[in-house]
Amino acid sequence: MKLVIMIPCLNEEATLPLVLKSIPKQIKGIDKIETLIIDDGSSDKTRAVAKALGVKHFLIHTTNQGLSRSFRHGLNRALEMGADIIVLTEGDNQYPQSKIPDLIKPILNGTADTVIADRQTQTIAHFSRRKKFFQKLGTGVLNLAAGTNVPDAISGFRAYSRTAAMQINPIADYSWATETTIQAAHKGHKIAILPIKTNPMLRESRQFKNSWQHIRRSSVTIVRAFIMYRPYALFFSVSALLLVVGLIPLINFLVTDLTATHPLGPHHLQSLIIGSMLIVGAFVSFTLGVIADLIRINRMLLEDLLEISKKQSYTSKLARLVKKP
Ligand SMILES: Nc1nc2c(ncn2[C@@H]2O[C@H](COP(=O)(O)OP(=O)(O)O)[C@@H](O)[C@H]2O)c(=O)[nH]1
Ligand SMILES: [Mg+2]
Repeated sequence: MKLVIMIPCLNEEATLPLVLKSIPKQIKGIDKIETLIIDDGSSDKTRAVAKALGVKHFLIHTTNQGLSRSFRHGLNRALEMGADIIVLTEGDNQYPQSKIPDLIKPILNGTADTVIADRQTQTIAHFSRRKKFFQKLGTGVLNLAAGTNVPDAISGFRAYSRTAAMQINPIADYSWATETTIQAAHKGHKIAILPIKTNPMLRESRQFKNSWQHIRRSSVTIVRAFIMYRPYALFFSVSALLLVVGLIPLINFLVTDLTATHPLGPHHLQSLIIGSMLIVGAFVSFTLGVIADLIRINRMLLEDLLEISKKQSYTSKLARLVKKP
């Protein structure tokens, strides 16, 4: 069993040594532990510091590409390296690496495909009340959209089985955590939760400069996920709403028209126009739902093909690596 611990880093020379030193050297049930540093265009000595502490695997972005892409590229590299389990942690020593054995236990036992650490954010002293509120709100909306019960939707301390890592295909440039949680839920992955206590803060989060930016990005991800995974739920609901609202003025027109005693009496033409427009809108929304659902089915087939091709490609790359003296 091979465990790859991937750490995306953007200028983490100060805190990375603490992270690397706290990674357990041995874990029961694991034969090999390897660390993969994803250097996301650091301009400091992140790489040199990691090398000096024995890290052998690096994925280098020559320019800063953001955490979502770093995560996506890192996941693929870890699979290429032959990881059976992949752990994600951060370079700012926010998470307790000593808990990695507990984090991967459900995967080793075969009881989960993904494990997400729960920071128990409501108890973190340095989180403001506003931050706690938005964290709770965001997590609530995500759970509603994904049908999950994850207490900390944006936790960056996670473990994935090889199969789970092959099946998630993050595409967004932001909100990888929200996106991959939704994908895991839709793929039917079993998600386990590990409550943890984070380490004392060494620096502010650089990812979320303000709550509004975070909300905007997460909302886009959640709406997009709805359109991707449950388009009929969205478009058919809009269609049904427009249909009902449109029928009211239309019936009003028909009733007044049929009951008019004089041909030049009131006909409520406005009701006819508004009702017709709303019903056309309902039809358009219904049609979009059908098309989006067909695209969803196609994407599911493509994702199955992608998984097969990833399996083949990673297995042959691994075989070549093993053959090398
Ligand atoms: N902020 C930021 N972090 C990055 C980027 N690329 C990689 N990272 C790494 O992603 C992890 C999370 O960033 P951090 O600022 O701690 O944000 P947090 O997730 O809110 O704690 C750290 O290990 C960073 O070094 C990037 O473009 N921006
Ligand atoms: Mg952090």
